[in-house]
Amino acid sequence: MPLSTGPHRAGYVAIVGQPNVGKSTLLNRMVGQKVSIVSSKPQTTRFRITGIVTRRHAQMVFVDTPGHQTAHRSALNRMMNRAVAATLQEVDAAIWVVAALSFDEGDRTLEKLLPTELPVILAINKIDRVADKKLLLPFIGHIAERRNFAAVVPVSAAKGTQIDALLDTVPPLLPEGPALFGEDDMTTVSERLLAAELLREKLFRLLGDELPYGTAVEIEQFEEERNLRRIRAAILVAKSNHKAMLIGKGGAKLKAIATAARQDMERMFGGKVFLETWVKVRSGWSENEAALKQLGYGDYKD
Ligand SMILES: Nc1nc2c(ncn2[C@@H]2O[C@H](COP(=O)(O)OP(=O)(O)OP(=O)(O)O)[C@@H](O)[C@H]2O)c(=O)[nH]1
Ligand SMILES: [Mg+2]
Repeated sequence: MPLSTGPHRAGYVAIVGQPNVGKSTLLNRMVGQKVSIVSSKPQTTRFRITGIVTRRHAQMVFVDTPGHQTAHRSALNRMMNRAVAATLQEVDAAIWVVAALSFDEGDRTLEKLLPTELPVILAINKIDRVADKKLLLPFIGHIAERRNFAAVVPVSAAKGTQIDALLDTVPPLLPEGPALFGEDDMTTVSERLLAAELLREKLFRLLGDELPYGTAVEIEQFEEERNLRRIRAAILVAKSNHKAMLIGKGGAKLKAIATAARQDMERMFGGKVFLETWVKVRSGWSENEAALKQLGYGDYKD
């Protein structure tokens, strides 16, 4: 029976995979708007970010997860890995993202976290990078043998190739039921967290390889007055020399970061934003579970 005449379905779908395979880019493509931040560096996603796709007969709530990793065994990484495992226990299905022509030990480690009974769609991403397409088929065939996948779809999240084909495979895996959110809702994430994430994205973008590993963003104030949002954000760094690097000569770097973040926030929130940023040295936060909780880590419930 074609799905368009079937019952309404709704549910949660985790997006999992190694760091940097393009999970967040894929989520944004499916939603049609940036809800999850993206960078060329691994370990960009740190929180559970959702993106909602509403169709006439189905509502799909995608849950972006941090890339699962084995490097940097900090408390932050342990918490992020736990988040991946916990999310997989809560969802109705998963999209496992693997980068085309690259399948290694990290993928095998992640594969072990996939519950046996969970319907899993295999998405082979970054196919735009593969010049010789003949190589794709044996690569896909090799992974497809490993499990009884609900579907296998080669995609390019960056170029937007085969996104609808991927989305079409999702509804049959979801339980019957009414929509869980409004039809115009794009995410369940609070504006406060989105603001922090957009600022973090600009840190990645404008600092590039200079971005110190232990950098985080804390929203200290978020007030809404009519269509104006007043936001004060602290950028946490581990060492004082990081602080100087981030602020830049005459404050130029921080100013550029804050301006880019504010413009993105205004676009996302559809209103004016007054953004104040400052840099604070707080060493060891990524090793301290209490500090992590305060920053919102480990809180994976909506
Ligand atoms: N060529 C190409 N690059 C892609 C594609 N999808 C994502 N990328 C790039 O891959 C890099 C990582 O993308 P993200 O979406 O941040 O990856 P992620 O899996 O969410 O990474 P983490 O959150 O760190 O685990 C970025 O530079 C993207 O632009 C794709 O289809 N093709
Ligand atoms: Mg990500």
